[in-house]
Amino acid sequence: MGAMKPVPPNQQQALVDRLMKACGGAYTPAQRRKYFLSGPQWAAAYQGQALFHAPTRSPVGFEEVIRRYAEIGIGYWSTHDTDVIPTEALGKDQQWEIVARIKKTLADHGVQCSMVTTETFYHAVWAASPAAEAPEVRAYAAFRLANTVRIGHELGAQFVVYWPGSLGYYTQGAVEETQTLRWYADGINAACEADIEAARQKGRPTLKHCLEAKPFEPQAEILLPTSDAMLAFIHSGLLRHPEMVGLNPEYLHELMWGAAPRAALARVLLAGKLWHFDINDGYRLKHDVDIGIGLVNPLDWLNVLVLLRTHGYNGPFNLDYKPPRTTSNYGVFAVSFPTAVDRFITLWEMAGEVAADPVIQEATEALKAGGGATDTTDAEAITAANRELLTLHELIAHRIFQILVGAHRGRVYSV
Ligand code: 3MF
Ligand code: MG
Ligand code: MG
Repeated sequence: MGAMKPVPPNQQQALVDRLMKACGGAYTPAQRRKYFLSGPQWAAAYQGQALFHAPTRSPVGFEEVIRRYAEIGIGYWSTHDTDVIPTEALGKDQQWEIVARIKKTLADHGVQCSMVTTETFYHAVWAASPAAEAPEVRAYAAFRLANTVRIGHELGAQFVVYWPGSLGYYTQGAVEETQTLRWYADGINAACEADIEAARQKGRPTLKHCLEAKPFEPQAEILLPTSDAMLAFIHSGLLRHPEMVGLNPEYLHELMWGAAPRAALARVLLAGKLWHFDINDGYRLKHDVDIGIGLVNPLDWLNVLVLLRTHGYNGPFNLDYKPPRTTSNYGVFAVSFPTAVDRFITLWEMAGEVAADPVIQEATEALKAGGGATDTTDAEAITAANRELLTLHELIAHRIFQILVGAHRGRVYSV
């Protein structure tokens, strides 16, 4: 093929559409709707800006986001309070007018609101965190959390998420950690109590309150940096309703600090607190790059989904990633979201194949059966009895790779 001629701007969307078709393997909107996938308002509306980056896309309102999610087949929508309501309108009549418009847009397009979350990181009022020393900041945080809970009930949400964001500091010594965590617990307690009251008034079940940890950003030091820290916080005795509080782990947030995401999720599962899950991808020990699921670590993702499938996880998969800033407004809905959803579904299906694979099953059973050494005080005999069996660890890893690339179905490459 010779060098391609420049592609004029008015032909570029058609090119993207043609190459998307050529990719093939897309699921239908009806197939996509079978999964508990939620699209965040903020993910679609993200304009590509960052500390060192100007925006590359124009703003998008909730009407368009919800309409586009419906077309793609994303059945659920999630939002921060301030993604859709100006800060000055929070708790006022204007808020409820906007909420009524959201409700109508969701109903018109057959999309449900699954989750609402309070922005406690962006506005200048949170400079010293939502659990700041000044009591009026904490009273304002309590108002915001209770207000979000009421919005959630009005929109029919089942989940409310808290990423504490600025709960931490840049320089040590000014903030007393134990006091700050007590104050943070007061905020969660206020949210749970507002929920109990709102649920009673509306005749609805209470919401599931999910904490989300992130190890770095936006503070230099974070007081609850990991899901494990948050599990300990839930059981610290500071929460008045620990049974109402669980976790929303995020795949990349665990990877960022160097965890094995699958092991981090396993610990949350064992605690019975895996209620909500933010899905995306990225790199260890880097900032929060929020790449779409499966584009960096597909093998790790496959393993994560095997764990979740085999443990009956049935909560939402929240598409908390950021379409890259090289993607256009058109591309956000034509390429970014449908391909992210389809990679998730493909990996989920593969996870089912891994779980049912006869080779993996037999290898796993053999490992559990052991080599039959009878003297359990004899280390040498036990080692010898298991020596050949343990090669199956590597064989299982190879088999999972084969399933990832389709080699188990006969896919081969010529040399
Ligand atoms: C930041 C995040 C957040 C949280 C959101 C939900 C903007 O890295 O992941 O997304 O998920 O605030 O509460
Ligand atoms: Mg998140
Ligand atoms: Mg994140």
